[in-house]
Amino acid sequence: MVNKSCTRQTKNARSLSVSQARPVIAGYMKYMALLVGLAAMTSPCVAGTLDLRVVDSAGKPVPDAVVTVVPAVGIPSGPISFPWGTTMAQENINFQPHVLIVPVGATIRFPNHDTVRHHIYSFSKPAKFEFKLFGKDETRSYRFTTPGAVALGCNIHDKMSAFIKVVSTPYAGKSAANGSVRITNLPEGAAQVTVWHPELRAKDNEMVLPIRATSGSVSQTVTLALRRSG
Ligand SMILES: [Cu+2]
Repeated sequence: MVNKSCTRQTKNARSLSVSQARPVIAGYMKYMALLVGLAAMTSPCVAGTLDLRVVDSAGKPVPDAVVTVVPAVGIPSGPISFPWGTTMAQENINFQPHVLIVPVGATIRFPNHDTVRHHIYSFSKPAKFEFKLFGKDETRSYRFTTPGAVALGCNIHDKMSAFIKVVSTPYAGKSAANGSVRITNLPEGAAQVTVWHPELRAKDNEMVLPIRATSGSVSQTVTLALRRSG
């Protein structure tokens, strides 16, 4: 659905940039700029929902693909929080969840629910750290201050693997077991949509999707070339 107040704002913004060079009406334009600014604060231009279905080259659903949207109008000020929380647990000699999206600056808890000890580490650039052996019902925590992907491992259990995707936008989500991911409340207009997956055949396992704008409902299937075979 198109939000009419958004359309008006866009027109005002255009006329502003054309006329600002004329000093005679500079004062008036400043006043208009203030009005436009106020309008932008009071009507957030919420318009878009992005529905993606992520599949591999064989058409199979791909879970744990992280989709992030950065609208051209910017992101709302204030802290970012996600409904899925900020905990990366160890359960049944594995990490839970396998992929966790966290806002930049968040402190993530790593509780050990297993009866065995774990020794968790990351060699990834955005966050290099290790938690030396810690046992049942013990928790460690770490604050993630740099956006990017962080691969987790355990020195004791080679099979343990998980990823923390540190993002600086509130418009983020990961694909479910059926490959679907929905991002809501997107501002209308141009936007950059990226997808990340630990096995994506691309630089930094990330690529920009050919979706240039969000307006109303955008529904699309995204095919990822993954490193794993089949
Ligand atoms: Cu372990």
